[in-house]
Amino acid sequence: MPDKNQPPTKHARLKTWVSEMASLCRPDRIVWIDGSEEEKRRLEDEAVATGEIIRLNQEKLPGCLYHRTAANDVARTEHLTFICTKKKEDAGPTNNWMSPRDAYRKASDYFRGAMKGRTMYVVPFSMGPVGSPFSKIGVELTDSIYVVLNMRIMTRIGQKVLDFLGADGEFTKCLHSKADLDIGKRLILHFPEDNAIWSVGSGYGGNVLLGKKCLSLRIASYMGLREGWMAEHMLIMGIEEPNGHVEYIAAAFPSACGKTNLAMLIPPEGLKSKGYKIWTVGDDIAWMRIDSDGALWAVNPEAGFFGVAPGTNSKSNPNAMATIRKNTIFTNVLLKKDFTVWWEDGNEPPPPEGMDWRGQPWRPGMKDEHGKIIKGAHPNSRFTAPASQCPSISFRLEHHHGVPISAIVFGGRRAHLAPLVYEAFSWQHGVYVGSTMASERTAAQMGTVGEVRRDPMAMLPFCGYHMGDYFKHWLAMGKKMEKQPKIFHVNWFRLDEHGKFLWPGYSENLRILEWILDRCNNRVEAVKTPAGYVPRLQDLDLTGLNISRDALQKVLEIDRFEWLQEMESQREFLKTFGDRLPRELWAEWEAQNKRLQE
Ligand code: GTP
Ligand code: SPV
Ligand code: MN
Repeated sequence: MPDKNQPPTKHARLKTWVSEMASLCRPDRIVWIDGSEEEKRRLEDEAVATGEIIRLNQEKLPGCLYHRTAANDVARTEHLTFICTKKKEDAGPTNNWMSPRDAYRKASDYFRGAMKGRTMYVVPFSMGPVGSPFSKIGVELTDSIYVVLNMRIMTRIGQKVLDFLGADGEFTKCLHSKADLDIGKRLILHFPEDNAIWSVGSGYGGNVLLGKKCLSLRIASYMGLREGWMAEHMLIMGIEEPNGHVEYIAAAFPSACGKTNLAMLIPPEGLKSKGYKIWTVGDDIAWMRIDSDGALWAVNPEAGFFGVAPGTNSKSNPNAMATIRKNTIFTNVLLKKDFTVWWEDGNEPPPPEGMDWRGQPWRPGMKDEHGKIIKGAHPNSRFTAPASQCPSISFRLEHHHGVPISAIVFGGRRAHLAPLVYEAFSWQHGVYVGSTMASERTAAQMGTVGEVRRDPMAMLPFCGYHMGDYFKHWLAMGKKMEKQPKIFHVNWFRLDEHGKFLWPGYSENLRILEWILDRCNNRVEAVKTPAGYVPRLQDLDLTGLNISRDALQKVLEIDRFEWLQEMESQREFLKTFGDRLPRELWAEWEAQNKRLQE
């Protein structure tokens, strides 16, 4: 039996750091997480005993748990998220910045003694398969069992990671404490130059599962810039044709704009006879590199899905519904009397009663003091589920090499302007399209839902350095590739004059992916517009689809007048990057503006 009081590692730097952080946070005890089933059971029992976690109905939802976060802690807090580089300009105009000295000092005040009476868990984790040349290792110190149990699903954790790390391997130092969950003392700090992350005062997913957005996007994007690869907010999926040939695409949509849904797509009724099979490689994060064949290859560094619950049902996403039947953690959904869960736009009609995401008794139709309907589940309530449980999971998830990418798809949630799909003229034009992308804000971050904001490559909240340099990196990566993926832009969310979606979306989106792959393989011509190539109607397979020709034309339309206004707004945005904006992007803007005026 290994001695439970001795750190199970020979890594001197790691041990020193753990004891330093312990003297700051003052936990009653330190527990090194080994990743075993027995340990999982023990942690669950402990969290159930304190009320941190509720065990769900084990007959109906085997292995499933329930958790509520504080009412002001249900989404990422971008205004409390900082990039702490020595020089302010290295964080760029899109990030909040704090100097490392000020950040460590300020956060130390919040961390000091924050773990008194609690246990500090040491969670060694690997983003990507343990031992893969493209994986990165982190160690998260946390006082939350909920975090440990989530990290256990979302990443590969435990002794095998420490063993691989050896005596002096590199790792990202991740420190987290719930402290007293005071939003006034909440900070999510990234120190790319120190390979460190400090998060305090929150218990919500994206703020505290430090392997996810903090490491795999903000810190990893910075590593990628230095090491010549890319960390992106993208799903990865494979589309298998009946002859067995699989092509992979990567798609960047902002938070709560449809990545999980697209990644798990099941072909629609109308296309069933074509025999496509969809493989899910990832639903949120892609690490991409150029391999020896000169092509772009992608891996998903995660091992689970942290997906939006509301709207998930057997019609919109049957694969997700199958994935979350067991061993899943539900956060901030409605708890039913029989200890199962419910959310808006799920499979079932509302139950007659339950406990809502705030922990209050709930009945359907209940209104708040302003007369607004009270939701049972928070709009950003989530499920955490192992990727291995997804019926469409690709075996390539566990393969270090990943998958070759044929197309990159950008997308946003826009009621107007952006057509259903268009193709960029070149890699450089595609980078411009990504850099000027915009989307309506969703409930995934605190702020005003619905407001349109620029969100370059869906990375606005996740790029760990100057966004101008990030655009340069995209351009440089394109130049290094022998075979560049084609770049597209999609918008499933365009509305008609009555505020209804023009496009049915979800499984029907395969019809658009089909066109995208046809374009990648030079199988069809397209219509050239000032913004890019759009499909000829005859090239879209609309078999069995209930959409009027009028709606189809509207959803594909590029309105010159609207686009010229858009160009002005893009110009203002691009100006904010000053002389760190690559010339090439200005050139693309000028050319597009000219095309629109012709
Ligand atoms: P994050 O996990 O926050 O990064 O989000 P995501 O990009 O994975 O978004 P997700 O797939 O969870 O979808 C978010 C919301 O968009 C859900 O409410 C979906 O029902 C809705 N949605 C997804 N795809 C479509 C679509 O094609 N059309 C429409 N109208 N809604 C969609
Ligand atoms: C997102 O907001 O883009 C998410 C959820 O994927 S979180 O992990 O909270 O960032
Ligand atoms: Mn996301």
